[in-house]
Amino acid sequence: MLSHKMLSHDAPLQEIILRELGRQRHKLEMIASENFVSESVLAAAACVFTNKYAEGYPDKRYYGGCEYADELENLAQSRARKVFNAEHANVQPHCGSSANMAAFFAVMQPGDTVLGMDLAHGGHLTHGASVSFSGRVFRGVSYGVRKDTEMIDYDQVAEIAEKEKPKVIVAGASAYPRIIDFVKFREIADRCGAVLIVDMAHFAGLVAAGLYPSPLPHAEIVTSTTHKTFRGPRGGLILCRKSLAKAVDDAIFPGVQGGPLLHVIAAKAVAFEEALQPSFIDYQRQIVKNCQRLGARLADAGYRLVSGGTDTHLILVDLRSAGITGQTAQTALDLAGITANKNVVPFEKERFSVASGLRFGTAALTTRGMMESDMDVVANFVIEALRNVRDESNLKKISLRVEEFTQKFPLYPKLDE
Ligand code: DSN
Repeated sequence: MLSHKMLSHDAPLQEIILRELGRQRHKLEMIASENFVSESVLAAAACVFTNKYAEGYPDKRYYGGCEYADELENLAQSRARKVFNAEHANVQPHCGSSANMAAFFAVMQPGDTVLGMDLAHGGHLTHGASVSFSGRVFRGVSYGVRKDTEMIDYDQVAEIAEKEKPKVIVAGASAYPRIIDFVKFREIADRCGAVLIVDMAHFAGLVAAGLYPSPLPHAEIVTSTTHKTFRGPRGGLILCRKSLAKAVDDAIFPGVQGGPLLHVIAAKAVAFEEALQPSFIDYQRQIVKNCQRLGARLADAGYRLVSGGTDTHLILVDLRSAGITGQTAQTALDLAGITANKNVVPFEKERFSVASGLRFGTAALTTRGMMESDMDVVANFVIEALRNVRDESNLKKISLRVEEFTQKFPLYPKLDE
């Protein structure tokens, strides 16, 4: 297996990689959009396909020598279609943002209106926010969650859709712990004649395992990343109906990207195959159980969960009653060996860079083999750190206990061989 050992001639770089490996091993990785890929995915991402240019698509390339690139991309596409029961798959997007950009260009013209979830309510930058291409090239309008339930306000979505007549409605989020009702989104889109795009990046693994409703029957286009709950390499994916295949493919190349990253496509192909295994369903089920247990323990300790809980891999904790900001909490958790991110909670007034909430995910910890009883231990570490946010020496002591705890869940042991 390829490893950092092959970089022994480049000591500074090797050192950095080893330090990052140590960080991943010895801290509790709770960023909801991160995971630990299998050794097979790691190996594929480091394979010789990194050397090959293959602009275009199988059998329609702009360079010679693409016969194996074609085989690779066909294999990845067919596996992706099988995992998600999709009519067409484009495996070339370098990331979720370029997948969304291509999806938009496939069905919209600059200046058209896109209705997406408000960033401040859990949406994503690329769903029409003014600071991203999506709100600069297109006209972004947004919907949010209800104040009482903190769940998507479908009446508001319908009202805004009726008034704004968007060309595209985007369903999907970055910090929304609940299941999204795609049937309702479809009805709303049909009433105003909009195209429905679902960005399932966060919950793609749950969809693949049948634990979250599939958006495929409801949306014309479904975009995703492959690295969150799905546990593949960092990258993007677009699934769509056959009727939109050409528009989507043209939008990715030559519209948005140049040559595909074939080594990443190889790693995606590995991940698609892994997602077809029965053990993947058990893994995804455990992610959700772990998240619900973690949320319950934090709630028992007095921390309010946005929307009261979770159906998925993530929870959003409102820290306002604890009198600390998300920024302070994130820094303290880092010192205690717990990696999470600050996040705004719906209707709050803080800036994004300060925020009043913390977002936690359990996909990566579950990959390490943690179960519900381990979430009790993890929750206690989090609670202790949040109660000691200004006590660096206590936070350091917690980090030593975290490190000891993580050693029970070895990560990439083969990299030491
Ligand atoms: N940055 C990702 C997340 O953390 O949700 C989304 O792109």
